[in-house]
Amino acid sequence: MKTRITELLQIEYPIIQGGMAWVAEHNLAAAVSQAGGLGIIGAANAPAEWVRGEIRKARELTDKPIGVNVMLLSPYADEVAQVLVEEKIPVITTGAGNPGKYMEMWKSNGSKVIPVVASVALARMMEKGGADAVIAEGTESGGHIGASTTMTLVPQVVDAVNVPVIAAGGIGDGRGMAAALMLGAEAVQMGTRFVVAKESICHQNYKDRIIKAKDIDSAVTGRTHGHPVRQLRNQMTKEYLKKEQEGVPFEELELLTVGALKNAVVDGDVKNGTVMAGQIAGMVKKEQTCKEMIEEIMAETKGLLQKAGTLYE
Ligand code: TUI
Repeated sequence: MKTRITELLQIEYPIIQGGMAWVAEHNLAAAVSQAGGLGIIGAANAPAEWVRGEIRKARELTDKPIGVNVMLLSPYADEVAQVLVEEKIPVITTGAGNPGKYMEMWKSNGSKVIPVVASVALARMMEKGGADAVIAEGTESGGHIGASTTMTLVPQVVDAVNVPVIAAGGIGDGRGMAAALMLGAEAVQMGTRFVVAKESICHQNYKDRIIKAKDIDSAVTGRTHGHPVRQLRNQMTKEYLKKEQEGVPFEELELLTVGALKNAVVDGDVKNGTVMAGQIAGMVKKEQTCKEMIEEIMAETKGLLQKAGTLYE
């Protein structure tokens, strides 16, 4: 399959792995890139030298291009932005904010810059600012989310900008990918499905929670204070949502989540930790290698698109 995204990023398949905090490290990113997609190292809240180390370790595992996601709320965002210049990262995605202040330094260094957007307004602003593509991420996603669904956001962003659009949020198989292409997207980004990849270093308890999840098992915390985060329901979300309803202030609520994502991903505490996952978790049923996942998704997408061509006589 050839799209403007496969051309732009010099990849075989238009599948990008999300830059999930703690999970998207060098093993996962290298495995996705080696399988023909685009692997992403998630800088999240990590210090810049950690990011540099992960980039170098990934480069020992694959010669294919690897990207880095910058989480713009990170206290280390400025230093990470500089490391990406020094390491000549070919593809930079951003999340949770407006990357405008870094655009010039990244673009003049030859990087392709692809911001995640949750609205048409930000997509337009990013295109004006020089973005090479945008990722339109619907509220079905795990982690920090916007308000619109993928089904409504993607075609509206496609209509609003000329740069290629990557669809994200709620996509976990060939059906989702085929649908995203029908909405006008030229690639997809997937997170939750790759969390359970064999190459993912995520704790087995976390993977098992995703594999056992049902369709309605995610909850969104933080809606009242403007930082909505989708995660699988557990003891912690129950307590958080109860306190949130009681009007407990943000600072106190945040104490419940300090270090909670690491506790879940690294130590396997899926009761009191933060188990970020998208609404597609209910459909993610097996651990596979990244290569198996990507080949299965591409074959399914191809079959569906060919079958769609026979619906009209
Ligand atoms: O960023 C994500 N997902 C994330 S970031 C994260 S770390 C975190 N944890 C707790 C609270 C906040 C962050 C966990 N998951 N996805 C990409 C994404 N970007 N989703 C939504 C947005 C977004 C939202 C508003 C992008 C831009 C934006 O614009 C605001 C502005 O400044 O215009």
